Amino acid sequence: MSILNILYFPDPRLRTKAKPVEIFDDALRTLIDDMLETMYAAPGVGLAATQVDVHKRLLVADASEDQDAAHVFINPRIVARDGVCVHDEGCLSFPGIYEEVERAGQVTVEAQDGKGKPFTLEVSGLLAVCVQHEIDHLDGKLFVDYISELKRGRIRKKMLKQQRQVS
Ligand code: GNR
Ligand code: NI
Repeated sequence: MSILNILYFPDPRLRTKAKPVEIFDDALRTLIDDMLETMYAAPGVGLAATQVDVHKRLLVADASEDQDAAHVFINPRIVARDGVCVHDEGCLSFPGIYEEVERAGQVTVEAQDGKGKPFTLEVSGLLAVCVQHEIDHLDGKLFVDYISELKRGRIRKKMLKQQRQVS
């Protein structure tokens, strides 16, 4: 297994729209394992393939306290939404940045597992927030797109400064 490199905002590759996964082979399962390892090491509650510069529609998530409830969603689609919830969100592509975002409180997701088998899962709480955040990544959308342009500009500046200091 290996830890993958995470792209940081404002890297333009984070704006790529991911394409459906069509082939469920060992290479896909290796990618899933590497994404899980990368998410746990970060640590994060979710990771979209877009963030590791793979532009395919898959994400991993684990919103459990003990990091023992891994979820893998391939070609995920939200088929129902219910309620609203405002959560302070972070993103592995924006270290140190947190902003409140309003999303659905509960969502029903249709997806495929690592072998291509379809399943439907109803999620709520942090896992629901996370799944919506990750599916946005697959569409090239970022949590800062929900806040004002002024704030987004400030975050962009802060991120660029941070990246100049480390590289
Ligand atoms: O680790 C993460 N935590 C988090 C907290 C609140 C709302 C969303 C998230 S997702 C984030 C990991 C990440 O960047 N996934 O794309
Ligand atoms: Ni994110």
